[in-house]
Amino acid sequence: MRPSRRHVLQIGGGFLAGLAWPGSPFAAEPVEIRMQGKADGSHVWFDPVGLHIQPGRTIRWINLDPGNSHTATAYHPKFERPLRIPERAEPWNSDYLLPEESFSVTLTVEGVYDFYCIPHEHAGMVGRIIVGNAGSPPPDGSTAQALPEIALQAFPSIDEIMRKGIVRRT
Ligand SMILES: [Cu+2]
Repeated sequence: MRPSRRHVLQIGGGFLAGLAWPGSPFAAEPVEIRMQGKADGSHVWFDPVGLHIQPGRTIRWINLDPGNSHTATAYHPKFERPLRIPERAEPWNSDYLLPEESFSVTLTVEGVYDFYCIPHEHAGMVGRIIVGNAGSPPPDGSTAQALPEIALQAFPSIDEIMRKGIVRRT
């Protein structure tokens, strides 16, 4: 008997299946965020760029861009950037990931987390994760440490993330 199409899709879309059905066996799997880039380096991005997860879920960034190193770094004064994660949350910095390398963080504090890639923040390589309830949105950083406009434009809105659960960028 051939496996049903539904079965195949569930295996192929592991992390999506886990998101859609929290009680499924995939629920404990890390949620993957891919670091992507065009071969000529003209465009780099996180995919998905926006995610809604439940507290306690693990996020795993993996560099699938053969031509570049990337980081996944929380917006936090520890890294001399504005605070754009919940105050009680631990900041993280993956450091430079070579192609095929990955880095994981488990997020337990509810709220909005904005993160960026150190060498590509100025190319708009940023992302947003909402854990549980969004609470108050991150400040817009209208200070001397303000984010580059291209980065601010790249964040999906909290509304869009809460509505879709996952916001893709290709
Ligand atoms: Cu990057």
